[in-house]
Amino acid sequence: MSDMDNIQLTFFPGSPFARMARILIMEWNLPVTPTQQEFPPTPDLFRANPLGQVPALIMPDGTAVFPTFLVLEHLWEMAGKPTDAYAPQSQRQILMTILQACDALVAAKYQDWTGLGPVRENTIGYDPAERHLERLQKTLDWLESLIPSGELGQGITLPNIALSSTVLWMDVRGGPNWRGRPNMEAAVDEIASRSSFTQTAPQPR
Ligand SMILES: N[C@@H](CCC(=O)N[C@@H](CS)C(=O)NCC(=O)O)C(=O)O
Repeated sequence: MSDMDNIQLTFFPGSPFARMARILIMEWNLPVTPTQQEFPPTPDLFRANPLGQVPALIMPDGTAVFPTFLVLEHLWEMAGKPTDAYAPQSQRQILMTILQACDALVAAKYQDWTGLGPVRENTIGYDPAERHLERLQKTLDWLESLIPSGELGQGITLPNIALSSTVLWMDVRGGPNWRGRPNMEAAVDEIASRSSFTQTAPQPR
């Protein structure tokens, strides 16, 4: 997985997190080589990232940058920190919250796809998968309310890419409906037909 002259990005074609990074690499023409990993993941993935997940940036000296939040910030730094793409002071919370909502989405879908159901009495009092989807919807509502004041930025910004990759994954992989939020639809639809998006689109399962 290491190449002394090259920065590599581990990815699965279906990963919304890796897609965010792949889009930025294309948009900013960054010298990073996406390297597809086997899915289901092999033990090898833990060598790059102790969480056993993609994406990770594998640096020429063998060190790795992960999780996604730091990968995106690193790519932004490699691009020369374009100020119209990310403002850490005001957008870090937004970016991190989108990524956590995407975590919730993926966790809920994995629970569904693995066919996991109750095996004993529920002593927590709620269904974690339902709660994941609820926090996702609440986060989308929160983002919808922030868009008019320009807090996610315009076009290719880290928050917009993270949001778009998350909701477009829902379209393809059977997540809950996110449309009906006009500000969000306009922001996502504005960038969704770019070649960086069409070339990285996940396939239906
Ligand atoms: N919180 C992680 C999420 C990354 C993630 O969930 N990656 C998924 C693909 S979408 C993965 O590698 N799944 C394999 C696994 O969890 O074993 C991050 O921000 O990097």
